[in-house]
This record gives sequence, structure tokens and C-alpha cells, in this order.
Amino acid sequence: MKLSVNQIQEYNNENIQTHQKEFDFLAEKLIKKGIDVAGIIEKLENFNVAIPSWALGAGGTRFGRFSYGGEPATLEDKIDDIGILNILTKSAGAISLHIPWDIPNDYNAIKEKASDHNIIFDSVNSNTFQDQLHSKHSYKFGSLCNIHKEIREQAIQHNFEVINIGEKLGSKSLTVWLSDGSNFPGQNNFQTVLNNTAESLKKIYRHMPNSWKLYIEYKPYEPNFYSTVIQDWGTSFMLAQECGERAYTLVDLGHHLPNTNIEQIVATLMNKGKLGGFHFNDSKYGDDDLTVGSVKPYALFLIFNELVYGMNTNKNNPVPAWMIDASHNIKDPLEDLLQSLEAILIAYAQALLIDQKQLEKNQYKNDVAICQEILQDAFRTDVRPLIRQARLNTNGALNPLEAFKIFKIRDYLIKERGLKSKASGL
Ligand code: AOS
Ligand code: ZN
Ligand code: ZN
Ligand code: ZN
Repeated sequence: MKLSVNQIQEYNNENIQTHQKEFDFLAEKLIKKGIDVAGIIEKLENFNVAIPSWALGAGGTRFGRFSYGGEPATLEDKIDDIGILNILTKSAGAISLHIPWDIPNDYNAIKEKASDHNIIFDSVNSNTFQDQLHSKHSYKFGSLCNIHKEIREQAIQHNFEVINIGEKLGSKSLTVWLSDGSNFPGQNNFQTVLNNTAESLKKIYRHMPNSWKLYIEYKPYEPNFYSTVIQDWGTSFMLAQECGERAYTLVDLGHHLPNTNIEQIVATLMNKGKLGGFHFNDSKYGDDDLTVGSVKPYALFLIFNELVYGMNTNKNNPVPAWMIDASHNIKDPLEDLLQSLEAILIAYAQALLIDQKQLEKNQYKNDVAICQEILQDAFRTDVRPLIRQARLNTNGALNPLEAFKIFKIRDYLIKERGLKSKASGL
């Protein structure tokens, strides 16, 4: 199944008049306010988010999994799926692989397929939270933190292997998320496991090529329910500092306790040049991995406000590696990802509307009401015509989800792959 640019153009032509009216109306309004509409559209055109290889099939919970027809069964299929997302949105031009779920058989063939779809290989993810088929030691009681040296060594070696695979594909970063922790008080010595983790991460860091970055992801709980070694941004930040310049913290939106001020964490990390990676999703309770923007769109906008401010201000902070880290339990994964991509672009565009100079001026005046108005005025603007225009300019679909439905893409995938195919991964 491969969509053609012609198909998309035909679809766009049928909807262009409505779009044009909506766009002209909004653009005129924004230009009158002194907003650089063309500049914003250019930024939207250039925004790309990586899709993780494990998000393309139906996810599940520990209570069950409801499969979806036409799921990708191989890495090739997964790249094809991201190709569909990318040709429709022009903002999903990267894949993030999980090793060992996605070890390529034929590197050249995989690279060719990806470049056919204009997809690059973003960060590679190691997996020491599951035992692998032929591995000698179990990670039941921890991996990089383990009290036994030979188990830590096995986990470190796995990360080396992931780096080597990533190098062959052109990746430039390694993401480490550890489930290491304890389920009961007394199970672990907090200081010992922290020291072990630091030593292990340093070895991994030193093994990376000089052009690579290391992203250290934190998470407060799950699968361990008493303690997690890298529980919060502070611990991740500290470990990144210990590793060196090219080690960074990775923020996953779902990895915070309820009501945490994530936008402030983002600002703090960018201020220190240490925000390296970003996992988008949404949640109500914990690491729910729901569609981006589905539950707390205002929080997402406030986070983007800090990201935009940081990208302009903190030149010592690299542009974060963006990725969607969501799980799709009841929706078609591709439709869900299209919705997530849309929500990310909406929040980004709204944040770009904020008049930072006015905001600063009013902060100096302590005019709290106007400061709030400035933010909410941007948030309450329907920016979708700007996003559509950006997609039109890059030959994407005006409304990707609608196009996905009209083209009956899922039906084609089911015809091609069958009703019972299953993706590897979570
Ligand atoms: C786990 O909770 C983290 O969000 C990871 O980033 C990711 O979901 C995991 O590595 C996928 O296997
Ligand atoms: Zn994550
Ligand atoms: Zn997570
Ligand atoms: Zn999550």
C-alpha cells in the first residue's frame, strides 16, 4: 500500500476553496496583530516528530489486548505505515527503533525503504526491562542498577549492541529507559542502585560515537511500585551531568505524578541546556499513553510555550528529539497517531502566536491579568488553517485523518496483511 502525491492532490483540490477562505480570514486577522504568519507556517512545515516502531500495532494492557486488522508484522511493514503517516502529514519523517524488537535482517534494504518514504532513523531504544530469549541473566531484579556485576555487564553490552545497530542505520542518539527499581521497602539499597546505574550509564556514554547523544528517561513508578531508580527529572539530570556534555534528560509527558508542573520542568532543563528528548502522549492518571492533546490540551500548550521560548533563548540546548510515545488500545493506531500529530502541531502553532515581547512587558508591570490574557488569546485561536496551509505547501493532505478514511487505507492494509497480523512490541 503506497499513497501517491496525485491522490492527495486530488483530495486537496476538492477541499481547497473552504480552506482558502478560512486561511485568508485568519491570516488577515493575525497579520493585523503584527504576527509573522509566513514565518510560523515555515516553522510548522519543518516540524517533524519520530514515530516509535512499537506504536503501530494495537497496544494492550495487562488485562488484555484487542488486535486490529492489517497490523504491521515486520520492520518493513512498520516503515510502510510511517510512510503513510508521513505522506499525509509531512511531519512524521522519522522512526525510532526498539532493539531487540526491530533488528534489521538486511540493513541496505531497510535503509532504502526508509529513504523511499523520506524517513530517517531517529534515536534507538535499548530494552533491559524484559528478558530476551537467549540471554544468560534475568533482569527481574534490575539491569543497569543490578547488585550483581555480571548482570549489569550484560545490560551494558546490550546497549553497546544497540549503538552499533543504530550506527549502521544512521541514528545519532540512544534513549535509555529503565524499569529498574523495587517493589517493596528494603528490597534495594537506594544508594547502591543509584551508584551502579551511574557507573553503567557512564560506560554506555563512553562507548557512543562522538557525534551521538544519550537521552536518559525518568519515570516515577511502574512496573515497580515502591521505588524507581531514575524516578524524576532531577535524578535524570544528575546522571546526565555525571555522564558528560552529550548526555541529556528525556521528558515523557506521562511520567509525572498528578498535577506536576511539567512546563516548569521543561523550562528548568532548557535553561541548563539539558533537555534532549521528548515523548508526547496524554494522560489522566499515570503513564496512560493516550492520544496527545486528548485530555489536557491547555497543559500541552503551556509546555509548548516553554519549548518555543527555550528554542529561541537557550541556544546551548539542542533542538529536542521529538517522539510520540503512545499506546493504542481501542483506536486504529494510524488514526490515533494522525490525531496526535495534529494535536502537537496545534499546540506548537498556538505557542508560536504568543507575543513574547508583550508578555515580558506585562510581567514587568506585574499585570497578571494581561499576562494570562496573552496566553489564553493564543490558546483560544483556531490555528488549524495555518497547519493546513503548511501541509498544502509541502504536498501533504489538508486533513490527514479525513483523507485516511476516504482512501480506506485500513481496508487496504487488511487486504494486504490479513486480519490476524500482529506487530511485535508492547
Ligand atoms: C516507558 O514507560 C517509556 O515511556 C519508554 O519510553 C517507552 O514507552 C518504552 O521504552 C517502550 O518500550
Ligand atoms: Zn517514553
Ligand atoms: Zn512511558
Ligand atoms: Zn507513556
